[in-house]
Order: sequence, then C-alpha cells, then structure tokens
Amino acid sequence: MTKAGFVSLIGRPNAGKSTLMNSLLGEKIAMVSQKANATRKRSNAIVMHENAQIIFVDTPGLHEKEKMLNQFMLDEALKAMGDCDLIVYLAPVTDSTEHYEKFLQINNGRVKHIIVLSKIDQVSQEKLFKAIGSYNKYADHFEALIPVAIPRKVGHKDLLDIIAKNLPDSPYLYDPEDLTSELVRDIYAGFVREAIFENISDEVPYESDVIIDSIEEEAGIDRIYATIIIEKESQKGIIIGKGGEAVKRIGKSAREKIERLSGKKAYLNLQVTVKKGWTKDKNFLKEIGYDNGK
Ligand SMILES: Nc1nc2c(ncn2[C@@H]2O[C@H](COP(=O)(O)OP(=O)(O)OP(=O)(O)O)[C@@H](O)[C@H]2O)c(=O)[nH]1
Ligand SMILES: [Mg+2]
Repeated sequence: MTKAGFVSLIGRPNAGKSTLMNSLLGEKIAMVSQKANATRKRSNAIVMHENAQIIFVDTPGLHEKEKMLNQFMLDEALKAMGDCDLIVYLAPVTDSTEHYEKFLQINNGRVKHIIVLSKIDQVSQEKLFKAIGSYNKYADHFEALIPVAIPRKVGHKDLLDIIAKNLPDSPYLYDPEDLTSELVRDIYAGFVREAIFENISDEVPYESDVIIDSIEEEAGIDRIYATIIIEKESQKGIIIGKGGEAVKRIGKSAREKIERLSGKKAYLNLQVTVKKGWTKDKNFLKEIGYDNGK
C-alpha cells in the first residue's frame, strides 16, 4: 500500500519555506533569499519517503497585499492552502504566536497541519524550549510540532515520517524518478531572480522579473536566453552597472546555479528591458504567468 498527496508549505515571508523544500528534495530548484517576499508563484518538489510520495508545494509568504503583484502572491498562497492534503506551517523560532493565530483563522480548521519551528540553529536551547512551550495551548489544532535547522538537516526525518503518516492511501501521482513537475524555464527564471536578489539592493529586485525566452540544448552545453524586466528607466543603470559589471555578476551567479542543477555547461545571455508599471499592469502580469483568474 502506498501513500501520496500534496503538502503546502505556508508561512510568513522569509520563514524558510523554499529553503526547506530544496533541502528535503536534496536539490536546489526553488529560489531563496535573505530578503522577504522572494517567492512569487507556487512551485513543487516531489519527495519519495519510504512508501510515500510527498508533493511539496512552495508558496509566497502570507503578507499584507499592496500592489497587484502582491495580491497575486497572496492568492497563490491561499489557493495552495485550500487545495492540499496537509499543510506544513513554518514559524521561525523567534516569531511570536501572533502570526500562527492569524493562520489558524484563515485555515479555520479546513486542512490539518503540522507546525515546523524553523531556524532553531539561531537560538539557545532555552529559547527553543520556550518557543515550543508557547504553542502548547494550540495543541488541539495541530498534528505535530517539529523543530528544524535546515543547514544541519535537523528534524528532516521526523518531519517526513509524520507527513507520510498523515497522507491518504493512494497510488503515486507522479513518476517516482521526477524531482518536480515545474518547467525547466521557470526554475531557471527563479535562479536569475535569486541572483538579482543577491546582487542588487533596495527596491529593484521587487520591481523586476525574469522571462526565459529560449533554451537551446546542444551536446556539451545549454544556451539560455533570458530577459530581465524592470519598472523604470532609472533602474537600467543599476541592473547593468558600471561597464556592465552588475549584470555580469548576476549572469555568472545564475549560470552557476543552472549548471549545478543540469550537471552541464551553460551559456546565459541576459537582456534588460523596461516595462513601465508592470507590477500594476493586469494584462502584462497575466502575460508573464501571474494569472489568478481575476
Ligand atoms: N540559519 C538558518 N537560516 C535559514 C533556515 N531556513 C531558512 N533560512 C534562511 O532564511 C532566509 C529565507 O529563506 P527562504 O527559504 O527564502 O524563505 P521563504 O519562507 O521561502 O520566504 P518567501 O519566499 O519570501 O516567502 C534565507 O536566507 C535562508 O537561508 C534555517 O533553518 N536556519
Ligand atoms: Mg520562498
């Protein structure tokens, strides 16, 4: 008898959702950043654990909506919450339970959940015990609480065991050899975005996006052509940098991430284009894949 199901990773921006998904998969496919609001679209990772196929769904952090793009991001998270077999709610160990209470209100008992207390490597034992204690009063609401330190893979096996236990009996939903059902172009676009988040400060990462125009696969090398979209003409100089040094750094970093995943040499060509006000342009957002049906 096998088990299979969808497990949505839900939590505040920067809680560690994408990092946890990559770590459980053992491959980097989702972009991660020190800056909040990195993930914009749902993505998934297919993790086999004993007789269970766990399909993790990474989501944008639950946050206050502002721009239309943020509204899309919030809708993505809410959709993933309603449409899964189990929720893993990530709470950084330093967070108060206030955020968790908000999550309980939104979920309203609809989908059962496990709490993952993340980033426990950043606090003392004493603080960890205190944080665990602060969730005691909600014990009727969650299936389990698992403390996790992703860099040391602490808590990973416990988490996979308890998830598998909570999944429905089902045949496998994907080929067990598959890592994800995402398109390669979406994963690569995430890597370029991650490189922008790493190399460029202030608002530019939030006002830019990346489209993979084409991927040409040759025997020893993949050639990838991508466009970075920015909101304002004035951001062009920032993204490109003096003598092109910023865009070169972005390209090098993204190319290395691509090569690590593909195990193959890559050539990455980056173009920069200005699309005024794109984060508020409903039609354009739809065109580049941010379609929440509204
Ligand atoms: N020390 C430590 N850092 C962590 C851990 N988990 C995540 N991080 C770091 O926390 C930051 C945010 O991680 P992400 O995985 O991008 O967070 P997220 O929840 O996906 O954030 P959004 O996509 O913005 O919603 C990154 O700098 C990670 O390296 C952990 O267990 N320990
Ligand atoms: Mg993320």
